[in-house]
Amino acid sequence: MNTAITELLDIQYPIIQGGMAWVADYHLASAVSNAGGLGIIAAGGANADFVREQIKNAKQLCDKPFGVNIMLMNPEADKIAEVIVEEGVKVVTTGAGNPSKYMEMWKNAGIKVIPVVASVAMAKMMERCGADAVVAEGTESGGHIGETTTMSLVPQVVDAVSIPVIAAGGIGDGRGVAAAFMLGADAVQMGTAFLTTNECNIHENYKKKVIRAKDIDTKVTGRTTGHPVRTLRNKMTKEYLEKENNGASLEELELLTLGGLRKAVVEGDTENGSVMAGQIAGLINSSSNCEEFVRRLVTEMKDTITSVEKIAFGQ
Ligand code: TUI
Repeated sequence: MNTAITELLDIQYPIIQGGMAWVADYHLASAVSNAGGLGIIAAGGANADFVREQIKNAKQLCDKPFGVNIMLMNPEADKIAEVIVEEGVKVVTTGAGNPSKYMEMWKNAGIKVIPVVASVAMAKMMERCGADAVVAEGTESGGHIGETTTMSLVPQVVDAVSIPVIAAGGIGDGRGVAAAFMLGADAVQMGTAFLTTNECNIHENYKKKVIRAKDIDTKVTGRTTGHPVRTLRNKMTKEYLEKENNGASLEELELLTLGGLRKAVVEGDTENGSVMAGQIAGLINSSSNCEEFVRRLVTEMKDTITSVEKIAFGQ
């Protein structure tokens, strides 16, 4: 396939795996890249040495481009930004903040920089700072989110910037990929749908919870604290939302989510942990390997577009 993003990143399919903290390690990233998409290693809250090891391991497993995602609230973000340059990573994505201060260093190193944004204003700012593309991430996504839905955000970002746009949030199958193209995107980024792939090394309990989830099973905690996070509903979200509604202090609320993602991903504690997933979790009902999954997405996307053509043009 050929889009502005497959050209920019030198990949076969315009399908990018989201940089999910604690989840997206070198196994998953290299499997997605080997399948012809773009795999991404998530730095999440990890330290710079850990990220360097992950990058080195990915290079052993795959000779195609892969990316690294920096979560900008990470206290070691400065060091990780440098590790990415030192290790010759080809693509960097950023989340949960403004990456402007690293832009010059990354551009000088020839790295493709793709900030994740949740608003038109942020997309325009990133274009002005020299971003090569943006991921426009709708509020359907798992984890740290913005306010606007993918359906509304993507076409508005597409109209506001001249760089390629990658759609994210609520995409789980080939119909979603086709829809993203209809909105003017040049690629998709998917997170939740990769959680249940065989190469995703998270606890089985996490995978089971995603597979069992229905459309209405996500909750957003932290709307009042300024850090809204979407997770699958469980004991933690119930307690958190009760406390949040009753005006609990920031400290009290933070205690409930402290280390919560690790608890869910590593220990499999899906009741007390933060089981981050997007609203599309309800559509994810099976597991497969990344290669089969990417191939399925492309086939479904083509079939969808053929059906829509019949509606539009008759026959
Ligand atoms: O970053 C994400 N999603 C994430 S990060 C994450 S790790 C985490 N763990 C525990 C608690 C909280 C986070 C889990 N999921 N998505 C990309 C994204 N970025 N969505 C929204 C934004 C964003 C928000 C504000 C980007 C920029 C921004 O502007 C900040 C500024 O400084 O103007």
